[in-house]
Amino acid sequence: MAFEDIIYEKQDGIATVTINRPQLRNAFRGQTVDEMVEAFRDAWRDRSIGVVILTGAGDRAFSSGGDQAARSGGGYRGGMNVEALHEVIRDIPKPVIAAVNGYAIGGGHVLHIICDLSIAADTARFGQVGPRVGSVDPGFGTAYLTRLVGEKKAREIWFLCRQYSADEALEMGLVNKVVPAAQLMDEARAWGREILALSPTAIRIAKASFNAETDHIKGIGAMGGISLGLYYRTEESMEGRNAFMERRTPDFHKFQK
Ligand code: S0N
Repeated sequence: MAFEDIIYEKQDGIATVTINRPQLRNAFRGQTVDEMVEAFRDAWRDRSIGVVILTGAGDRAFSSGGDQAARSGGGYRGGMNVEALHEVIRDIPKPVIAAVNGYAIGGGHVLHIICDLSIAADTARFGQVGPRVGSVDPGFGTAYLTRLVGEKKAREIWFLCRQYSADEALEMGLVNKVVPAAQLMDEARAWGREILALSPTAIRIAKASFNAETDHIKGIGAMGGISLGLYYRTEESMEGRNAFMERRTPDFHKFQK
């Protein structure tokens, strides 16, 4: 498998998927998403693999979400199947650990939310930006986030678009553990090895059972994805995207209904 936007490695039962666009804070485009889906499917098929770690290249970002330069009035160039990525991370019958090595923002934040476990570097920063850049996650990034942090906090995260430190993320139940940045990958691998020592079938059943409780969110995610495609075509949505690219504050006043 030759990948351009990700690095995919397998060692001692653990597969590691690294988003490799550090110059753009590991923002993902359609190709990045397709490559991640392919890597996760390979890890799913490979019987020697029991755990997957998802991380970002460099020390600045886990992922800053959808690549705004690849987005125009018609949505993301060439399409971007984020739903398929969310689905494979949830459905792969092996635990997925997010090693959050910096900014986890927007669609990048949603990726760690969906992972089974999140370990954060003490330098990591968390947050949603959709309402600022003309986007929103209508599925797991909103509804499932609520399961992690509760209704009030989830609404705060989306309605105010603030950033949160790793310690704040730990306090609100967004992550499992915070470690010094230099120890992040060692810690994630240590958690992976601990899981590998356990019964894979019991883990597989447990993951399916955990998922069953929230699988219905897939349906609203699919419906919402259609609305999102229409929203992306609006002047209101493009105001958010353009403001980010032009490094200015967006002006949404005229869109208030
Ligand atoms: C991450 C932030 C906070 C980092 O700030 P910092 O350190 O000050 O760096 P910058 O100078 O801002 O960035 C460095 C360079 O990287 C570029 N860049 C950063 N992020 C992106 C990005 N997302 N897209 C494109 N380029 C990016 C900067 O432009 C800069 O480049 P140079 O050096 O050339 O100037 C900060 O960067 C930040 O806030 N980034 C933007 C975050 C953002 O807007 N994310 C997108 C949010 N939306 C989504 O993720 C879409 C969700 C989605 O895809 C989806 C989800 C569910 C269902 C469906 C969908 C769907 O859309 O299909």
